[in-house]
Formats: sequence, C-alpha cells, structure tokens
Amino acid sequence: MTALLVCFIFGPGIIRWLKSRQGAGQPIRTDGPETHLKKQGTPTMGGVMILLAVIISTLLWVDLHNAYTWIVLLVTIGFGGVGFGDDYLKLTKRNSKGLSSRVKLLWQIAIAAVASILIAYVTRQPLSTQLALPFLKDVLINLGYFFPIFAVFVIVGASNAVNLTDGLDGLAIVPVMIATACFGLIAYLVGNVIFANYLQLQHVAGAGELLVFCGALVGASLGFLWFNAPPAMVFMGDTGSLSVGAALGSVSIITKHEIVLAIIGGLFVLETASVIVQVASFKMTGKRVFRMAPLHHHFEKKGWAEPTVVIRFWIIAAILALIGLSSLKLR
Ligand code: 57M
Repeated sequence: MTALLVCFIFGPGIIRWLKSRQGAGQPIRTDGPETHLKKQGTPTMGGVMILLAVIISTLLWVDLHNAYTWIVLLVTIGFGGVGFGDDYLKLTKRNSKGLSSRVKLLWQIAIAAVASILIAYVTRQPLSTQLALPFLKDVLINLGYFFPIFAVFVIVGASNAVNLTDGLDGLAIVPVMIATACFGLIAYLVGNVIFANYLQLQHVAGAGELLVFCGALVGASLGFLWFNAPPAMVFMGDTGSLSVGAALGSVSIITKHEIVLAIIGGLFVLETASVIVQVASFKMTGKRVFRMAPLHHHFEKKGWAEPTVVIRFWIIAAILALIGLSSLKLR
C-alpha cells in the first residue's frame, strides 16, 4: 500500500518531469510494427517511479537487520543504475543503441557476482551452494564453486528476459507483478520453519522478510501500471525492466527456487527463447521462424491488436504462475 501510494502521489510529477527533460521521449524504431510509431513522444525511464516506491516502502517496513533484503536492494538499485545509464544515453544520443551491450553485460555480471557471493555467504551451509529441484523433495545438487556462476546466470538472465518482454503497454509489468506476488509467498513459506517442514521445502532462515520487499514491488508495479495502461503515459525503460527482472532473479536464488522462477516467469523465458530461435535460424538458414522476435511482435505482425496480445500474454503468465506454485505442494 505504501509503494502504491508513493506511485499515486509522486507518479504524475515524475512523468511531467521525465517528459520535460526528454522532449521527444523514447526513440521509436522505424523498422518495428507500424502501430508503434504513434507512441512517439511517450517518456521513458518510468522505472524511476518503481525504484523510488520500492526503496521507500521497503526501508520503511522491513527489519533493517535482515541481510537478504539489503542484497536484493543492492541488486535492484545496481541494475536500475545500469538501466538508467543505458536509457540516458539512448535519449541524449537520440538513437536506440544506448550503452554498448558489452559494457552493459559486464556491469550486470559484476553486480550479480557480488550479490551471489553475498547470498552464498549469508545462507547456511551446505544449502548455500545447493540447487533444489521443483516437484522432487529429496534431490539437492551441490554446485560448489559453480554456484555463484549459476546465480549470476539467473540474475542476469532474468533481468534481460524482462527487458526483452517490455515492448507493449502493460506487457511486462503485470507478469512481473504476478511472479513477484508468487515469490513473496514462497519467501514467506521457506522462511518459516513450520511451513517449510510441512511442505518439505528447504528452510532458509531470514528469507521470510523478503515478503516485505516483494509486497513493495507488487504495490509499485500496480502503481506503475496505472500510468503504463494503454495508451501508456510512460514506459519503464531499462531503468525499470533490468532492475525488476534482476530483483526477481535474486529472490529466486535466496529462496532456492531458481528453477521455479523459470516456470512462474515462463512468459519471459518464452519471449527470450523466441529471440534465440529467431537469431539462430536466421544465421544458419537465412530464414526467420517468427515474423518478428520477440514473440509479442510476431502476433502484432499477424494482425492481433496490441491489447489482445497483452491480455492473452497476461493469461499465459497467470497459468504458468499457477503451475509454478503447484510445485509447493506436488512433491
Ligand atoms: C527492449 N525495447 C522496446 C521502453 C521500454 C536482440 C533483439 C531481439 C533485442 C530487442 C530489444 O532491443 N529489446 C530490448 C525492447 C522499446 O521499449 C523501450 O525499451 C524499454 C525496455 N527496455 O521500457 O523504454 C519499444 O517498445 C514499445 N513499448 C511499448 N509499451 C511499453 O510499455 O509500446 C515499450 C514499453 C518502445 C515502444 O515502441 O519504443 C523495443 O521493442 O524496442 N529488439 C527488438 O525487440 C526488435 N526486434 C528485432 O530486431 N528482431 C529481429 C531479430 C534481431 C531477432 C527479428 O525478428 O528479425 C524489435 N523492436 C522494435 N522494433 N521496437 C524490432 C523492431
């Protein structure tokens, strides 16, 4: 509720400020679906609103002694900073290039690596480097020194997957909200020894406090959606997409539900897979599998109206979230 209120109170001012600073707004690519050309002038970097709301409300309500919360905040703010740099360059240079992908990736890996090592340090041994598998109660794979590498892959992957999905009004933020709500519940359950034992989940002491962070992110997402609802008054920009994706990735690592994130956030996985398939097919055969990748552009090109694509993708995200949540009991 606090995050939602922050968005409602400061949102209009933030959007006016972004608009006044950005002039022509988000540069729109001319090679995309033609329907996007009318979006010219929409300000971007609305992620600033999300970050502000999440930070204020988390700091207000969380137990400040909880190390996990600080790690997740570090990841969120760090990736938000990388996104901010990227958005800023795109706007000042007025093209869609932004930060070079190599520089962007290096910063993402560096922040994720610090977070992964901290998570492994804070979590009890030997669970700290173990990977739990959904639907199987007794299988734990010890990744040892590979754990931080795996964790970096999850955080950076989640961040970029949300970024790729963020291409239509409301398309990314609702699935982010659904996934975050699920992970708030998961964090509370694995953080509580009674619930964790009852459900035969790996207990992670202290993880329950992440419910406060997740609640704040759900509230901030809902508040942002108010302004991102079609026709969008603001886009979240990389400032928003990279940070919320990385936040989800880090919460999944702390709660030992990394694989479940791939199910609950399956829409982001599908969007990313469509890009990988498209690029690989084009390089190898010279032919495209989709009319345009990521997947939402394919359906736009097929003639689906934007809200149709968006709402159907929300439905898919909700179904995948329910399948992911079923792993809490089916084991
Ligand atoms: C982000 N950014 C949006 C906005 C948002 C490798 C390749 C697949 C990469 C991919 C890419 O660059 N993805 C990254 C996509 C952009 O939105 C901005 O970016 C932020 C998120 N990072 O917050 O600031 C545009 O999306 C639309 N939009 C909305 N509503 C929203 O709420 O309508 C965004 C948010 C905005 C607006 O039009 O300008 C984007 O799509 O650019 N590249 C692509 O997605 C491109 N695909 C492509 O080149 N496909 C090729 C190959 C390489 C796979 C192919 O299929 O052959 C397409 N993107 C666009 N036009 N715009 C293609 C052409």
